[in-house]
Amino acid sequence: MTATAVAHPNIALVKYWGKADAELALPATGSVSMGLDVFPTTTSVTLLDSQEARDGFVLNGRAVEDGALTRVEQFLDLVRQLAGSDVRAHVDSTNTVPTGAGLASSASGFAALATAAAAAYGLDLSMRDLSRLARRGSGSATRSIPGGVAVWHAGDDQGSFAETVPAPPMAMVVVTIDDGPKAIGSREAMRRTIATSPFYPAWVTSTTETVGDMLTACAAGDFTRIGELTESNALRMHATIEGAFPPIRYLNARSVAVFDAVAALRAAGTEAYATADAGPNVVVLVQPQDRVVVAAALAHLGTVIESGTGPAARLVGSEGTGTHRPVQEESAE
Ligand code: 2P0
Repeated sequence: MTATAVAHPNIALVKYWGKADAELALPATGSVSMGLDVFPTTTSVTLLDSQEARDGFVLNGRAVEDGALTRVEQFLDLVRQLAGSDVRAHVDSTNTVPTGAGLASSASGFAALATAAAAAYGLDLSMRDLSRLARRGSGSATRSIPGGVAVWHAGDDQGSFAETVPAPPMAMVVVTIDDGPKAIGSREAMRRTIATSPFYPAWVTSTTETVGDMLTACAAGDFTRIGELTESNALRMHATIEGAFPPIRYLNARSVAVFDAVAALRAAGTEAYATADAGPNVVVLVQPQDRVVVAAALAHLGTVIESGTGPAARLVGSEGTGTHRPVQEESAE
């Protein structure tokens, strides 16, 4: 039995930074994201016939045997628990996101793995339950299940899932400054921020408020307000992280130059708003009609890639012995 799924990354407009419960992967606050239609991850999960002792994991054509394999095995253990199975699996994943560059490779990765693994093990999960499952792999993956503009609710295990919300048409320009692995992973950086940044309690209070404001702005189709909240929330997250001890700083001089260029575009009359995740790369939120001109204006600052709003994670193939399931086609609309 093999099931194959495709998922896309998402970029948070209101960030997730900090867990309330690490075991259940419950976030300290809600968050809101826009799914991208670039950088898809395609993942196949094949159930193994024999009683293999371990799962197998091939990423971009190379066998993985370190902590990344353990993380995949632990995730598959959850799926096996839900399915009442003890059969091991082989996972083959092709990731087109620059891995570890702060561009949410774990979001598309675990969203695709959750979708493929659930199908391979014969689970028939709703989109809500699939996003709850993806959450256990990586927090941001929760939001890559529904696609479009999505809110990931804070809450308990049942209540913490992501769903698409109404929003105006939007696009993004990804400005890649550095596609190497980041100095410190977001998981460790979140822990250090919570343990040592004096700004963390204010981050939780203000972000909870911003999620509500963002959903109101999205429902009203108020792009200006969405953009202002997006840029503000990103800078608040980075300020909170920089307040950790020892400090963590993800933005470099070239990242700041993109924020400056975006402010200059706004001053000249083009609406654009910058955000950045756990790395130096900057993502610029624009209206669809401005994506070409903004990409051109920022091209001297890094490698630019335009993206529209992406689709939900979807199953693209399911074959072999066991439960035969039709290919499921879903979209963000
Ligand atoms: C986000 N990030 O909302 C935030 C903004 C990075 C900066 O979610 O520990 O890899 O697996 O739950 O999902 C990156 O964190 O962390 C992230 P885990 P994840 O997109």
